[in-house]
This record gives sequence, C-alpha cells and structure tokens, in this order.
Amino acid sequence: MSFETFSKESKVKLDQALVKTIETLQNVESRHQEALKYSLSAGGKRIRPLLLLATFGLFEKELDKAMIPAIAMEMIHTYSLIHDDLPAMDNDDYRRGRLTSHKAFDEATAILAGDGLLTLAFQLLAEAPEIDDTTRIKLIQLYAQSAGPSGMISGQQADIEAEKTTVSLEALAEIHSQKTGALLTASVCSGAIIGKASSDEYRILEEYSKKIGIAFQIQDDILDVIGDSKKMGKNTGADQVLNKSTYTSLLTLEGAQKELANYTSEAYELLSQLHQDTTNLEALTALIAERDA
Ligand code: GRG
Repeated sequence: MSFETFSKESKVKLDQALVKTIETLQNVESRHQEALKYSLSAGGKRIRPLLLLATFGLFEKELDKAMIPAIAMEMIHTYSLIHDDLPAMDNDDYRRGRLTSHKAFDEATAILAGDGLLTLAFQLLAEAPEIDDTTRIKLIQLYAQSAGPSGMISGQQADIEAEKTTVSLEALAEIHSQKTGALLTASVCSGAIIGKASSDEYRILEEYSKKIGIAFQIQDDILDVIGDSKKMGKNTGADQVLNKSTYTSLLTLEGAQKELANYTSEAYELLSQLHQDTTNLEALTALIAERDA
C-alpha cells in the first residue's frame, strides 16, 4: 500500500472514529458534546495518530487494533491546542482554519472541552477491547507521562518562562522535546508497544521520534518567519513575543533550515537501521519537515 493510500484511508477511519466516539457518549451535556465534536472535526493533519498507525504497521498489517490508542492520542493533542489557544495562553482566534473553541463557544466551554478530551482519552485506553492488559497499562503510563508534568505540561510552562529571557539552543531543544516532542514520541512509541517491538526496535524508534519532535518545532519556527498560513488571524501569544528565543532567532532562518535538515537526515538514518519497510514513517518525516501549516 502506498503512503498516499495509507494516509488517506487512515484519516477517513480516524475522522469517523473520532466523531462516532463523541456521538455515542452516554449522559453528555449537549453543549459540551457539541464543543468536543467541533474541535475534533475541524480537520488537522492527524500527524500523531498517523505516526502511531505507521509505526504499528511495521509489525502488523491489520491496523484496527491500534485505532483506539490513535484517536486517544489525537484527543490529547486537540485538548492541548484548545487550552493553548485560550486568552490566558496564546489568545488565538483561529485554529485549523476556523474559530478557536473559546471564540466559537465561550471560555468556560473551551476549558471544559479540553478537560473532557484529556479525560476521555484515558477512558478509551482503559476500555479498548482490542488491547491486552499489559499493553494497556504501558500505554496509559506513556500517555500520562508524555502529556503530564514530566512532558507536555512542563514544556508549556518552560516555554512561558523562556519568554522572559534568551535561552541557549540546548535549552530550546529541551523545552520543545517536552512541549511538542513528548506527544510525537509517545505516538511512535505506542505504535511500537502495541506492535510488540523488540527492545532494539523500540530504542531505534524512540530515538527516531525524538529527532522528528525537534524537526517539527524547527519547521514551526520557520513557518512563523516565512509566512504562517495556519493561524489565519491575530496571534497575540507566545510565538509573537518580541525577542522570544526560537530556532530562527538563535540560528537565523538559513541556520534553522540547516538544523532541520540535520535532524531529518538523522531521523532517516535511524529508520534505515530497521529491517521493516519504513516507507510510511519516511513519508511522515518528510511531511513534518516540509509542511506549510
Ligand atoms: C496548553 C496543556 C497545554 C499544552 C500546550 C503542544 C502545546 C502545548 C501547544 C500547542 C501550541 C503550538 C502551536 C505548538 C507548536 C507545535 C504544534 C503542537 C503545532 C500544532 O500541531 P499540528 O501542526 O496541528 O500537528 P494540527 O492542527 O495539524 O493537528
């Protein structure tokens, strides 16, 4: 199966599963349900669930077994975007080409939508019938660690603190390995866990995921400089803070592009150490490094 077919078919399945999960929830207040559906069906590249499925696909052909962990990951990512867009954080009006949750609804509804998605992700993992209990515990641990205080939350807090000062390149990489990288790493690693990768395969894939985590952020900074089409509106938040350290501010645009190329080629090199067909992961690596939004 080509990457185009894998990606197209998987996105259709992911979109359907996300909407169906929200529509079939029991005892849900209607405005909350509407807000959950609004943010989950706003599009988005679905990079994290695709990474999870592509990694799992190295080990098994039938991808359905990994579908619930994949949508749970997308829910955690979507929660982080809803909260990141809030007035207290980045104060953004647009996300994924439409109004942010707090603009389309109101702040309280957006906060609750984020809370709902984060919690629901763990409920789905706990209930997933296709997953054996040992795998389930590993996934719950990994998702909590990557999204929580030892992962994305600390990355976000460190990013806010870094606005007050100039940070080194090493510190910047550390911040983004948590803020942006943690969920990307967890996506790849969960695909490897569900696929029962050997310890050597797991180590290679984890290292690979860290490279693409940094590559993702460098390209995000590059897009902020060369014309960011994704925001489609005012951004008064962190990315726009004067003198904020970014890959482009620390390295220049050209330097950041070189750094991106270095991380990307290291990612490809790691994939080449695997014995499986890594076409889909290679294509996702290219997508991360070359995306325009
Ligand atoms: C507020 C809990 C909390 C965490 C925020 C990840 C994060 C931490 C904030 C997101 C802000 C941001 C724009 C970070 C830059 C990288 C990033 C995560 C971009 C958005 O991810 P994409 O490009 O988005 O995968 P789509 O819409 O395609 O899913």
